[in-house]
Order: sequence, then C-alpha cells, then structure tokens
Amino acid sequence: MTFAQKLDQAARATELRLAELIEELAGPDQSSSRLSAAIRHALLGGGKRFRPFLVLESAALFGIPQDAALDTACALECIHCYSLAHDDLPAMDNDELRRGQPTVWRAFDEWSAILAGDALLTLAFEILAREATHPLASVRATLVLELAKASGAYGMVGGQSLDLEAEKLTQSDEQTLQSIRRLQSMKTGALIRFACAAGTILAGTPIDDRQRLEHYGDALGFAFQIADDLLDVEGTAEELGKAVAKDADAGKATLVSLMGLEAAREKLVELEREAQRLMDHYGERGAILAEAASFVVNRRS
Ligand code: GRG
Repeated sequence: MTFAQKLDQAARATELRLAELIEELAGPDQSSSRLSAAIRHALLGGGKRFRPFLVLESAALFGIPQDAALDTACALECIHCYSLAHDDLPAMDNDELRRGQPTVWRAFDEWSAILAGDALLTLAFEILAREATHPLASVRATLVLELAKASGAYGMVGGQSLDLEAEKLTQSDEQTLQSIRRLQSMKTGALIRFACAAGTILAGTPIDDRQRLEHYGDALGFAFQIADDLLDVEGTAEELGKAVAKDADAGKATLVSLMGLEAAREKLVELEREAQRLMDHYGERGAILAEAASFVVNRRS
C-alpha cells in the first residue's frame, strides 16, 4: 500500500468507527435531535483524519493492531473536531467554510455549534474510559490524563487563548518568533504530540520510546503549523476547503510572516529530516511515520 492509500484507509476506518460510536453512545432517543445533527456535521464527512492516522501508526509501530487503537484515535478526533467547531465561531475565527462545507454555526446556529463542541469534548473522555478502548484501567487512565493535558489550559485551549490575545496587539512584531512557536506548540502541537505518544501508551513501551515518539510529534507538529501558515499564503480556498489569507488580512504575525517564505521552507525541510532521523531508530517499521513527515511538509490541503 502507498502512503496515500494507508492514510485513506485509516480515514475510512476512523470515519466508520466514529459514526458507530456516536450512534452507540447517543442511544435511539437522541439520534434524531438537533444536537445530534450538529455533532454529526462537526465530526463526520471530511477531514484528513491525520491525527487518528498517527495514533494508528504509532500503535502499529509497537505491534498493536488497528482495531485495538481505533477508539483512542476516535477520541482524539472528537477533540480535534470540537476545537474546529469552536474555532470557527464568530467569537473566535468567524469562519463560514470548513472542509468544503458550511461551518457548524453557519449550518445550524451558534448555540448548536457550542453545544456540539462541548458534547464532543466530553465524548472523547467517555470513549477513553470504556473498557473497549483498552483492557487495562491503568492504560485508560494514562490516556485520559495525557489527552486532558494536551487539550486543556496548558495545551490546546491555552494555545488558542494566547493566539486570541496576540491578535489584539496592533504591532505584529511585538510577538516574537519564540512566543508564536510556544503558542503553536500548545495550540496545534499538543494534540499531534499526543497522537504520536498514544501508541506507546497503548503498548506500554519503555520511556525511551515514549520520549522518542513525543520528540517526533514535536517536529511533526511544528512542521504542520509552518505548512499551514504557508498554505494560508500560497493555497486556494478550493484546495483547502476553507478561507485563505486570513492571517495576512488580519495583519497577524505568523511563523511565515516573521521568518520569510525562504527560511520557512528551509525550516520545513530541517523538521522533516529530524522526524525521519528519529524514525530511523525503528528501521523498516518506522518507514510509514517517516513518510508522514514528508506528507506534512508537502501537503496541499
Ligand atoms: C477552540 C479551544 C479551541 C481551540 C482551537 C485547532 C485550533 C484550536 C484551531 C484551528 C485553527 C487552525 C487553522 C489551526 C492550524 C492547524 C490546524 C489545527 C489545522 C486544521 O487541522 P487539519 O488540517 O484539518 O488536520 P482536517 O480538516 O483535515 O481535520
């Protein structure tokens, strides 16, 4: 299977399992409610499912079959989709297009988008706490702890808050490269880091592996963000399924605006090599995650 086929297969498996989980957990009374429809809109029908792919592949690296890692992958995707539904709200990024579709608040209304996001955030932890996710309670507790840390005030939510505060600055150069790097490592990086560490938690590997995978996740998350900034400058709304040039229009400093296009592209190549070097440790077994780094660097959507 090529890398693209593997990513596609993981996306389809994730999508199917997500649909099953929301059906199963909502129960028959809830499945036709407005909230349920908003949850489905936020969660299903689109997205690269790149974070679930990383969970599945980091688990496969340590011999965990896809089925045994799928619920963890779905829990993480619930958090990601909640964050997108909330980020698109008028009070935050005020976006109307996401994954080529109207954003949740545009398709429904603001309260539905807020509640669908809240429900997805909670659902993630409900999924992780279930025995189906892993037979050992201690492993489930570690997954809950690590996903909570990655998502919360010292992770994604904290990064989003720093980002919104930064937008209020009138001088874009008041924000140093270092502070942008820090906020993005929280806002975008923390979930990607969790995705890469998840396989080591599920497999109960030695700490060395966990640290190596977290380091790999760091490089990948940083590259993901630079690529995202570059796409905001160079991509089209058709390719991305969302509005582009939002940062430039808002006069907002980004890694790319501060570093310049050339240096940003060089940094991307450096991060790709770093991620691949970390996967060299696993020889042939690490090849797919090494390719994932190239995917992040070269992606067009
Ligand atoms: C609202 C608490 C809260 C957090 C929002 C993730 C996020 C934090 C905001 C999204 C804004 C953004 C464009 C961030 C840059 C990187 C990113 C997360 C892009 C979207 O992820 P993809 O490309 O999207 O994986 P798909 O649709 O493929 O899942």
